[in-house]
Amino acid sequence: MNDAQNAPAAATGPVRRSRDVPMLVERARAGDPRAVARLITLVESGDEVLPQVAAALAPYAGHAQVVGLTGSPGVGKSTTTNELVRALRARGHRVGVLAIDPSSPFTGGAILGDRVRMQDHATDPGVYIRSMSSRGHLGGLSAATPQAVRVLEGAGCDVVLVETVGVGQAEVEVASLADTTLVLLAPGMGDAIQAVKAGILEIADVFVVNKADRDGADATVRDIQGMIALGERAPGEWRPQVVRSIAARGEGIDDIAAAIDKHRDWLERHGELRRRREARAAAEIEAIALGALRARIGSLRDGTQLPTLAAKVAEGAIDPYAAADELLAQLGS
Ligand SMILES: Nc1nc2c(ncn2[C@@H]2O[C@H](COP(=O)(O)OP(=O)(O)OP(=O)(O)O)[C@@H](O)[C@H]2O)c(=O)[nH]1
Ligand SMILES: [Mg+2]
Repeated sequence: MNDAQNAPAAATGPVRRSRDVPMLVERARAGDPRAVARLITLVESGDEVLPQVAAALAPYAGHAQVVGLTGSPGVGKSTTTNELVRALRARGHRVGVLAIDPSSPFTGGAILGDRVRMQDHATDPGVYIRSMSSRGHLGGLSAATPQAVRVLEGAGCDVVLVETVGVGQAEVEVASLADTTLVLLAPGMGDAIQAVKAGILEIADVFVVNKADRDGADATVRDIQGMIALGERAPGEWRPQVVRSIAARGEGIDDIAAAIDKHRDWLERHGELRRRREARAAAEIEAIALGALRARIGSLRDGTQLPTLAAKVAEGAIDPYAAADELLAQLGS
C-alpha cells in the first residue's frame, strides 16, 4: 500500500469520480485507498458498472477471512473492532473494516461515532475503514456488502471485519456473510434473553461478554453458557465459545482473537469454510437474480404484457396464478 501512497498525486486525482473499472481495480490492487473507496462507493450505490466491478474482482475472491461482529446498540462493537484491528496489525495482517449502519442513509451520528472510535488507525496504510448504509438496499446487507468485502479482498486485506448493529434481520445477514460471527453482549442489558428470542444463539460462533468491568458479567457468562449447554450438537460440531472483554481498556482482545483462530481451524478441518462460502455465494446469486427479475417485471409494467394479463384477471378470464406463470414464461423467452 505504500507504493500507491507515494504515487504522484496528479495520477490519483481523477479516481474520485472515475468509472474506469480496470484502472480502479488496478489501483486498488496496488493499495491506493482512494481507488478502494471509489470502488466501494460504486458498489454501494448500485452503479451500472457494478457487474464490471464484480467481474474484475472475481479472481481475488476468497482470500480474506471475514469476521462479523454484531450486538445491541452501544454494546461495544466499534471499540472491540478497533482493538481487534490493533491486534491483527500487530500480526502483520492487512485489515478492512466495514461498519454497516442500518438506520442512517449515507451519513449520520452512528457513523461519525464509529469514525471517531476507529481513528487510531486512520493513518495506517494497512487498514481500510468504511461505513456503509444498508438502508435503501433491497435485501439490506446482502445486496452490497459481499461486493464491498470483495473490494477489500482485492485490495489485499487478509481479514475483513464487518460490524453491524443487531437489529431485525441484520445479524442473521451478517452471519451468512461471515466465516466467523461474534455476538457481543453486555452485562445487565437482558441481552442473554434477547439473544434467545432473536435466534442469535444459532448464529453466534463466539459470544463476547464485553463491559466485563460492570456488575453482572459473571451472571451473563453463566446465562449464555447455560443456553449453549442446552443446545443439541452433533459430535464434532462447533460449540460456541464465550469470552469476556473490557474493550474500552483493550482487555480480553487476545482471547477474542484466539477464539476466532480456533473457530477458523475448526471451519477448515470440517470443510465448513467452503460450505459457508458456497452458501454465501448462493445467497448472493439469488439476490442478484431476484433483483434482475424484479427489474424486468417492473419494466413489464411499461409494456403491454402485464396490462394485458391484468385486464384478463380483472374480468375473470384467467386466475392470477395462471397469469403469473404466463408472465414468468414471457420473461424467460
Ligand atoms: N465500561 C465499559 N464501557 C465500554 C466498554 N467497551 C466499550 N465501552 C463504551 O461503550 C460505548 C459504546 O461503545 P461502541 O464501541 O461505540 O459500541 P457499538 O456497539 O459500536 O455502538 P453502536 O455502533 O452505536 O451500536 C462507548 O462509550 C465505549 O467507550 C467496556 O468494556 N467497558
Ligand atoms: Mg459502532
